[in-house]
Amino acid sequence: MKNFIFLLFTIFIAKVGFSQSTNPTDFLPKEFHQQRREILRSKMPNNSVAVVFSNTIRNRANDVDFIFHQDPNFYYLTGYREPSAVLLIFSDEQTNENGKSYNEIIYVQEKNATSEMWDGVRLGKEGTKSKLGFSEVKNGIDFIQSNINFKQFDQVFIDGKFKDDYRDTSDKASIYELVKSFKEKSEYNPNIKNTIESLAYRLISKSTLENKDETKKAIVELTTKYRGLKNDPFILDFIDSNDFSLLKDIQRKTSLALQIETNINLDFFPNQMATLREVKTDEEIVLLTKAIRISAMGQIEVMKAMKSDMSETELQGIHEFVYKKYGAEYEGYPSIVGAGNNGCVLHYIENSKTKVGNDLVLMDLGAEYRGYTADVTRTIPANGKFTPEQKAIYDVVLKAQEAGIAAYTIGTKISEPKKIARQIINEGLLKLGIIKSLDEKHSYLPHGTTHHIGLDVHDPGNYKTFEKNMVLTMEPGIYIPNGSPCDKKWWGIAVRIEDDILITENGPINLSDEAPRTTKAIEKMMAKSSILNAFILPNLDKK
Ligand SMILES: [Mn+2]
Repeated sequence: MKNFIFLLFTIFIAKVGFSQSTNPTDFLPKEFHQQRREILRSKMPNNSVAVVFSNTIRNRANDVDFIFHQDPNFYYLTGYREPSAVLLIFSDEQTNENGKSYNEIIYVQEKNATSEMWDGVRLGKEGTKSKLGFSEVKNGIDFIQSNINFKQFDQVFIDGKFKDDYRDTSDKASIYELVKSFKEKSEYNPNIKNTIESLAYRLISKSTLENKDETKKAIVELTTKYRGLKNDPFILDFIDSNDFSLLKDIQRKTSLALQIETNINLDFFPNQMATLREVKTDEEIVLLTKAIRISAMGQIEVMKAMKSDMSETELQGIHEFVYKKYGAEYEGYPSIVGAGNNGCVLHYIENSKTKVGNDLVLMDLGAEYRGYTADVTRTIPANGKFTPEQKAIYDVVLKAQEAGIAAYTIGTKISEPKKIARQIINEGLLKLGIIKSLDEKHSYLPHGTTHHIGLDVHDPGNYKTFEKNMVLTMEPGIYIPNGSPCDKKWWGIAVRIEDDILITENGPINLSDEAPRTTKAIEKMMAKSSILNAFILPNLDKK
C-alpha cells in the first residue's frame, strides 16, 4: 500500500512537473543568435564596437504598461526577451578583470525575487549563459558602474538616434539609466547626423534663394529614405525661409552641425542589420510559414462565420482567437477590420462598426508566432455574395496581384511588381470608367505593394533585387471612398488582397494561399457552415 501511494505520488509529481514545463520549445535556438552576432562581427572594421539596447517598457495608463515587446534587432542578435539590457559586440578580443578574453558581453536584468513575483521569472546572468549561450554576462548595474571608455574605439555603432521615450523608473539599471550612462561614457551628441541628414544639410549649405525649390525637391526625395528628416528643425526652417538673411542663418547652423566630430556612427548598424535580416535562414522560414498559415486559417474561419449582423470587433476577435488557439503570442500589428468605406482608411484599427451589413469587409491581420509576423489581407462580402460592382473591382486587384507575384523571381528589381500592378490597376479603372485616361493622377492606389516581413511586419531590407529566401508581401488594392469623382455605384468599395511570398530558385511560393483568393473560392468558403453559429451567449441587455 505504501508503495502504491508512493507510486501515485510520483505520477502526480511527474504530471505537475510535466504541465509546468510545457512552454513553447520552438523559439529560435541559441546557435541562431550566436551565428548572427558572428556575421555582424565579421563585417565590423578593426577597433570598433556595436552597442545595442533592448526595447523599453511603455506606459499605457496610470500603473499599467503596454505588453513588453523586444526590439527586433536586439532579439535577432540575442534571443533575450526582457527589457533593460544592453549588448556590446567588439570587433577585437577584449580582456576581462580575470584575464579572460571575450568579444561580446550582454548586461541583463538582475534576478530579483520581489519583481519576479509580480512580473515573472527573469533569466538573470546564469539563465542568459545557459539558455542563450553567452559566456560574458553581467547585470545592468555593472554597465553603469563600469569604466568602459568608448572614446578608445575608432568607431562606435549604434542603431540610429535615441528616441527619448525611455521611462525613468526607480530601477537603478532601467533602460533609461543604461542609455543615460552610455551617452555619458561615449560623449554622445544628440546633433550627430546620419548620412542622409548630412547629405540634406550639405544641400542646404549650397542652396541659393534662386535654386531653393530644386533643393527642396531633393530633400523631399531624401525623406523617403529617412523619415526623421521630416521633423528636422533646420530643414523645416529652411523650407519656410524666404529671405536672404534667414537662409544665411540656417546655412550657418547646418554647416556647424556638419562639423561635429564623433566616433559614433548611426548608419553602419542599421544597414548591416537590414542586409542580414532581409534574407531569412531556414529556421526563420519555418517560423514565418507557421505565422502565415495560422493567419490564413483565421481568414478561413472568419469566411465561414461572417454574418451581416456581426461587428468589426467580433470579426477581429475570431481571427485573434484562431491565432491564440494555434499558440501565437500576439498579433504582429494592430488588426484592421474595415467594412465598406472604413476599408478606405489604410490603417483603420478602430474596428468599431457594430454591423458589417452588406458591405465588403477588408481584413488585414497577421499572427505573430515566436516573434515572426505574417501580414495577410482578404476582402470578402459580408453577406457571402459579391455584387457585380464589388466583383469588378476585386477582379482588377486580383489580376494585378497575380501579375505582380509572377515577378517575385531572383534577380528582379523589388520595385518591379508595384509597376506591373499599378499598370493593370490603371487599365482596369479606365475600363470601368472610374478614371478617364491611363495617365490621370488618382489616389485609388495610394500605397506600395511590397515589403519584407519577419520580426517586424515592415522588416528592414535594402530593397534592391529579390534574392533566394526573402519573404515579402504582395498587396495591391483599390480604394474608392465616398464622394470620389466617379459614378456613385463605386463609392465605399475598398479591396486589398495581400499574400506573403517566399522567393525560391523555382519561382515564388505563396505561403498564404490556403486562404481563398478568387471571388468564386471565397463565396464557396463563405457558404460553409461555421462551428461558431452554435456559439450563442446570453443577451445582457434583456432584463
Ligand atoms: Mn502589408
